[in-house]
Amino acid sequence: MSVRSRLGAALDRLEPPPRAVDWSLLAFVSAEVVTGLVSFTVGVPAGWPLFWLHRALGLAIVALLAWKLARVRHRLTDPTLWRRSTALSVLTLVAALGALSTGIVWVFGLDVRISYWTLLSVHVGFGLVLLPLVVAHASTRFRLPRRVDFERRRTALRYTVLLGAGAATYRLQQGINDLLGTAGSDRRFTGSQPREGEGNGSFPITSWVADDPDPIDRDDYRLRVDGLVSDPIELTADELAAGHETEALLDCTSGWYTVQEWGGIRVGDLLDAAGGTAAGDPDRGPAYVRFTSVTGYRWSLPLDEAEDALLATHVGGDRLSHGHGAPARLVAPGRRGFQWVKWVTRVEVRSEYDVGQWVVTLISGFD
Ligand SMILES: Nc1nc2c(c(=O)[nH]1)N[C@H]1C(S)=C(S)[C@@H](COP(=O)(O)O)O[C@H]1N2
Ligand SMILES: [Mo]
Repeated sequence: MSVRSRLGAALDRLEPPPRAVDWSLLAFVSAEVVTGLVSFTVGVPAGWPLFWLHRALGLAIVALLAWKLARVRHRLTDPTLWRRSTALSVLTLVAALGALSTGIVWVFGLDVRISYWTLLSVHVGFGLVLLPLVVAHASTRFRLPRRVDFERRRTALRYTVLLGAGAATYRLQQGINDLLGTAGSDRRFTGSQPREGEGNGSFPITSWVADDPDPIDRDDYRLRVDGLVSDPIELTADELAAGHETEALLDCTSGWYTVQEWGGIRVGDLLDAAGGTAAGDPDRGPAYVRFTSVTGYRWSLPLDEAEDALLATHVGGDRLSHGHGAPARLVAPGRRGFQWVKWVTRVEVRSEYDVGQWVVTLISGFD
């Protein structure tokens, strides 16, 4: 047998039965949405396996989709076979190709900006549209899987090879990107690309959806420190600039990161200035610190972590610009950028976790 036919035979053996391909596509797309969304909350290197899983699953979907298309192609190309559900199938295919191509192009360091959307944001958009489409498509087309479709040993082997090949392909791409020195070569484990330089002008202003307040007048600005503290206080902008410096990495989920020297006040010192945390109820003591923006945008950190975070007034030695959150913004090392609340006007010690923050960050700024 020639090398080519041998490879062909190996590929044939790898191909799962049709129903298994269909159901795997549904499962893999669901897993992509979950790993993709959860990865947005991961900012520390220990979380790397999640990003690798996302990449391996994505490349496995390429193989599954190729098998599927080879099988159903005639249903698209032969007009006598068109049904009402064909439109849905085509739409699903378009979303799948959109998600895969933006993901792959992004990995190679290309970034086409569509207003303030990066290619990565477009990828996320395709992914979020794709899932309901696949579910709808499955309900018109898919047949219930049978046990023979997932015969145990072969199935385990197939999927191990598929995911392994996906991860290996990603690794190979890293080598190619390094060789070519493309923008894809110095990405972080999160996939984010660097923005070099110091200070306000050196990294993008990124606000989530509609969060875009008017500049805050320094003379009118007050920061409230309250909740479970002994002596709630209000500080002016000048009182905040308390010379603590820290180098920290801001990694935005739209795909860039920057390392900056941030100056401001340690949150632990801020809480001390308010008399320290107060006991509260015996079993509902201080546990979280919530940072709220003038826009309502907010995020909470566990108390221990919050104490070491910074309420920054400066970046790269300069006063923060309005776009970057003046007079004060949260600097939360190890957290993704969306948690670094800008234009902070209230720091509140609380006993409860704030579930509402997940919704508020998406809709704040809409009137
Ligand atoms: N109030 C408020 N804070 C915010 C945001 C926002 O939209 N509103 N965007 C967040 C996001 S998504 C990121 S990545 C960082 C970006 O900070 P920068 O604009 O200074 O680069 O701010 C975060 N803080
Ligand atoms: Mo972000």
